[in-house]
Amino acid sequence: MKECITVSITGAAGQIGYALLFRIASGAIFGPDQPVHLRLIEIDAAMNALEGTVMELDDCAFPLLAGVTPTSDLDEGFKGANWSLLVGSVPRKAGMERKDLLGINGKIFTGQGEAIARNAADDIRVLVVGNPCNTNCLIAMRNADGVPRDRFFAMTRLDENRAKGQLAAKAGVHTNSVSNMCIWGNHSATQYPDFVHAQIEGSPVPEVITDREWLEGEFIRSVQQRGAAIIEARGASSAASAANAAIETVCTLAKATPEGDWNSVAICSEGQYGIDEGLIASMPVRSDGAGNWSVVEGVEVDEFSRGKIDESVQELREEREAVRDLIPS
Ligand code: NAX
Repeated sequence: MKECITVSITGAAGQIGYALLFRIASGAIFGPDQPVHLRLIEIDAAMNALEGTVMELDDCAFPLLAGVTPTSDLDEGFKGANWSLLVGSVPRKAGMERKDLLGINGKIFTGQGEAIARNAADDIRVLVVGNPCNTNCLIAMRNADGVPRDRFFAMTRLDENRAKGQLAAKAGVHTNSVSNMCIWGNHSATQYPDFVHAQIEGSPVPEVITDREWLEGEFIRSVQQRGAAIIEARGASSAASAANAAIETVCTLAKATPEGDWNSVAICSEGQYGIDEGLIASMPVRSDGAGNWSVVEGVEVDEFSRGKIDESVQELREEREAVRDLIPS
């Protein structure tokens, strides 16, 4: 058995939390020889519900679960954290745009960023799921004084998986056949699922799916609007698929990416692909399996893709402007 690691999860009593905790405790992220201590952070009003979830965790008698600390205190919640999954925030309701959430949720991430800086382990990594996740991640990162910027990630893996699903269905293949699927920009209705560089069984998608009108229109829209479609159908936002994407994001960052492939995650831009330095934007990312990741270089961005990426980056700029007062200069 390896030495125990600490994973802090906010919004642990929420629906994504419920789909996430049991998989982490069973070893789905960190492997069958990695004990974990879960620090579960909730607001006071949800502490009763969280107690119930902790009772269920106890009742699973997971061999890898070394301990559980439910708390509404941020310092206690992030103490010694090696990974923090920031899920807690107010979810989008029917008819609500992500921009409406900026003001409501942004404030949560200043205090969490500060508490991470004060309490987390030196190797802390942070994945932001709570929406609007790119800008919440920016706020947390900028308030976490002393924590390197390359430790912060916002989740676009669910969008990647959704895009793979749509392409696979259209081509009549299994999703396993789809690779190199990059989501560019914001986890929002402006995101650009890049079908130009995606591959099906090693061939460029536009050579396999020759219906360009579908690719440029319905495909992009269906990925951009998938979250809203699920809310419409379920009456609640995606939960199990979001928890699964969070697990896959962490696994992907920890393991070596297969040769030639890449995955999507939003990271702090250093100006790659004309994306403003300092914005949290989704790009194609590879990992070396030793804890290091890098943005894939040299992806040729054609005119159509450029327009789409620019549109999403513009939205990220506007979001940053809207939360300017939450970002220390
Ligand atoms: P729920 O409302 O079920 O759960 C949210 C939980 O967060 C609640 O238990 C609430 O008490 C808690 N919470 C609120 N403020 C908190 C704070 N300051 N500190 C700690 N906990 C706090 O929402 P759920 O469906 O679990 O969704 C969580 C977040 O994920 C939402 O913001 C949602 O929009 C976002 N999503 C992000 C996705 C992505 O791909 N990045 C996809 C799925 C999901 O929509």
